[in-house]
Amino acid sequence: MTRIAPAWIVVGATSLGGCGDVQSALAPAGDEASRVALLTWILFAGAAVILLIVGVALVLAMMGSKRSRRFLASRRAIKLGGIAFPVVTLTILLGYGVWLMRETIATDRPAALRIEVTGEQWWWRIAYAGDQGQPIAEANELRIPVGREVDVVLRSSDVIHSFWIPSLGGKLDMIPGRTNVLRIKAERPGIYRGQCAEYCGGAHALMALELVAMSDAEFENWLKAAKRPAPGGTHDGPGAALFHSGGCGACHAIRGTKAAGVIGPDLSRIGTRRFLAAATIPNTPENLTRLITHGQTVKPGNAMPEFRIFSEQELRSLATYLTSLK
Ligand code: HEC
Ligand SMILES: [Cu+2]
Repeated sequence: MTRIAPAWIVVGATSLGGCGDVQSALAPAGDEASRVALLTWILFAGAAVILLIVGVALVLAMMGSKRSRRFLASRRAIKLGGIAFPVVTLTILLGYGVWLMRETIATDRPAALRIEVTGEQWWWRIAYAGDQGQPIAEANELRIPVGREVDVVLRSSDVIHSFWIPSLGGKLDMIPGRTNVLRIKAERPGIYRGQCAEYCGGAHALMALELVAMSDAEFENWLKAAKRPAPGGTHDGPGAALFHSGGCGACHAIRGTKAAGVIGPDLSRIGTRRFLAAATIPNTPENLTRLITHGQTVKPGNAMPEFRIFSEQELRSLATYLTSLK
């Protein structure tokens, strides 16, 4: 009996582990992603057929009859199989691909909802438009209504990043000094995971994000809450005092308080988010504490210094305050 090498089990398990549908181009939940998935399957099937033909030609070249071997070695076979076939196939595929993806980058017909997403090392700055067009800051979690077209306005404030939510569409680069617009539409409610798709330095692999697609009514409620001048929360407790005296406000903003820093993610509604540090760890009071004291272990290289100045009790108050911000 042959034994399966442990290495193969690891390879098999990790590649199958990628088959979940929270972050998969093969589990489309929007028009554009469906077109990408269709193109993927066509290319996969085409490549399989070509591989089969090449395999048969290889076997014939090695063990075939004299006649078939002579044909395969002829100039005619090389011109046909080596030049004509690839040129024709690739030209057809290119034309089909361009035609299929024609609507991907539509900027001449702006969508009613525009959300600005700016790449930062290593998190996502997000801004919705307020009633007077003023930016409503959020971070690391995108919320959109189902069935409505949304323009995601992509920029970068440092290096090149790339915005990619495989279930909703292709990826689009975020380039310093440039504005790229990606049109997305979620066909069904759900939570879709995305990932920075362009290497952007140390913590690139931990620069993920979540997109929550909600019903129209739920989204409108969420946006209304986001637009309030100050978030709900216990702003007069010990946690709030520690937040301000600890210097957190130098980098973070909480609307309606004196904390107005813009270096790190806006924390006005951190209590509503599912994850911390760009979808790196679930948002729980324990993880909030861990991020404050051991952030460089949680997300090595990230731009927030570790704070070991608080007692256990103080950390609990801080976490309680942050969790209350909704
Ligand atoms: C020098 C600037 C700086 C200071 C000071 C700072 N932070 Fe941060 N903080 C950051 C940056 C940058 C990030 C984003 C890290 C990442 O994900 O790459 C962050 C992330 C966070 C997050 C996660 C936000 C999210 O959207 O996931 C929390 C919570 C947080 N900080 C709390 C605090 C608290 C509490 C303090 C004070 C004890 C503090 N920070 C002080 C820069 C700072
Ligand atoms: Cu990146």
